[in-house]
Parts: sequence; structure tokens; C-alpha cells
Amino acid sequence: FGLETELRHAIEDDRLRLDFQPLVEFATGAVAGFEALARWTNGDGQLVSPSEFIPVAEDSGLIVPLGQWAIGKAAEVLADWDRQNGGERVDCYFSVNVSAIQLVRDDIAQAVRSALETHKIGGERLMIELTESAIIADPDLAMSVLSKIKALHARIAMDDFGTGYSNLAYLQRLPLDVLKIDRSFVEHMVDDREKVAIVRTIQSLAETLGMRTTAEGVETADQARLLSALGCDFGQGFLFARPMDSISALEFWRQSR
Ligand code: G
Ligand code: G
Ligand code: MN
Ligand code: NA
Repeated sequence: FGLETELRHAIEDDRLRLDFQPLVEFATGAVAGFEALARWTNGDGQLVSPSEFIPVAEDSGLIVPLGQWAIGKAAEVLADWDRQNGGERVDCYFSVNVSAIQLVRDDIAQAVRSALETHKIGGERLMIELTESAIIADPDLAMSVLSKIKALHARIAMDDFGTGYSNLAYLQRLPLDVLKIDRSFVEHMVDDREKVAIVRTIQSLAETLGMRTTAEGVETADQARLLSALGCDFGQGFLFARPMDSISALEFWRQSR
């Protein structure tokens, strides 16, 4: 209960932050975008992990204001980056996590629309990350919400792909842009032929369905080479960078050009 009350105040007072982890194009080494990750330093100055506060937010309903905050903040930071870039558009997108519960309880498309309007940025600068469970819970609702998000020119990624109960029929119907290959398939893939086979299968599925892939948890150069050889488009992981604050992230983007 204490955590919930504290989190509620932190959201109301705009005391959460977003950190950013680069999404790197294997072919060019360019930073295509960043995943935005919520960070919370509590009243005692302790950094509380999202794996701790996101479940609290989901159980208490706070995930709705938190999710709206994350979408709005991502748009705000992007607009700020453009200003810092001498008014020239910073050519990258932010990928924001949205919880399954939020998809059901809230109008995410409206949150995206309002963030784009408030901060005057194009929809192509935002990507929404959803897990498979969000879609399985209510596929018709998911289809309707995703279509509205696409109408705003924002993109959609399926997070942690391969770990849920993917219904391949829905995968074909939903307007997904990116499959994020779960970290568990990348870990130790270099000496595990079965993991390589799984990644190859996901890659082939993505290509057939006209989607791009982002491999999560890329930690070594060997993994990056193998993923790139398998045709994966983007990589995310400690090999490239850990999540960092927005000042460092803008600098990272500049250095990658
Ligand atoms: O940032 P970290 O690597 O510790 O993230 C842990 C988990 O928390 C990840 O699964 C990530 O998707 C989730 N997460 C981080 N920020 C957000 C957020 O703003 N909203 C939601 N719903 N999940 C988030
Ligand atoms: O579930 P989601 O993909 O949103 O999770 C993002 C989480 O993955 C963040 O907590 C981030 O810190 C973590 N992460 C990012 N890159 C790596 C990596 O290379 N290795 C590991 N172990 N975790 C990573
Ligand atoms: Mn994610
Ligand atoms: Na993930």
C-alpha cells in the first residue's frame, strides 16, 4: 500500500523519468531509435526497478496514468531533442512499453494522438511495444486499438516475441511493424543450434509477414554477427549500450551518425 501511494504521487508530480536504450541497425551501425524505459527514484533516494513498480501499477490501476505519462514524456523529450538539434528533426523514434492491462482499460490511441498534438511531432517518431498477452486477452479490441494507432502513423512492436502463446492467425492479421526477438533466444545462441533455429524461424516468419525484427539482449559481438547474418534488422543490448538518461542518449545518437 505504501509503495502504491508513493508511486501515485510520483506520477502526479512528474517525478518518474525515462531512460533510453539504443536500437541499432545491424547493417549500418546507426541508431534507428531508442526504447524508453521508466525509472523511479523513491522518496528515500532509492532507484526502484520497473519490474517492482510496474506490477504494483498494474494491480492498482495506476498503470493507466503511468502509461499516459510515458507516451507524453517520450513525445516531450523528442520535441526537446529537435530544439536542441537546432530545430532540425532528430531522425529517430522512441519505442514506449504499454502494458496489456492498459490496452484494455485505456484509450492508448487517444494518448498517442494527444501526445503528438501537444508536442507537434509526427506519428512515425513513436512506436508502441506490446506483449503477446495483451493481444491474446482481447484480440478484437487489440485489432481496433492497433488500427487506430497505425492511422496516426505510429508503429507497433511485439515485445518479448516467442515467449507467449502466439496465435499465428492474429499475427497475420494485426498491423505489426516489428517483432522483438526475446532475450532468452539470444542468450547463449552462439553455441546453441536450437536457439539459432528458433531465431531463424522468427526471422523467416517476420520477413514473410513484412515485419522487421529487433533482437533483444545482444551482449557480445559474436551474437551481433550471427544475428546480422540471420537477417535480423536491429539489435538492442549491453553490447551497444545500457539504458541511459536523455542527455547521454542524444549524444549517443549524434555519435552514431
Ligand atoms: O528497464 P528494465 O530493463 O529494468 O525493464 C524491466 C521491465 O519493465 C521490462 O519488461 C520493461 O518492458 C518494463 N517497463 C519499463 N518501463 C516501462 C513502462 O513505461 N511501461 C510498462 N508497461 N513497462 C515498462
Ligand atoms: O521486456 P523488455 O524488453 O521491455 O525489457 C527491457 C529490459 O531489458 C530492460 O530492463 C533492460 O535493462 C534489459 N536489457 C536490455 N539490454 C539487455 C542486455 O543486453 N542484457 C540483459 N540481461 N538485459 C538487457
Ligand atoms: Mn520492451
Ligand atoms: Na523485451
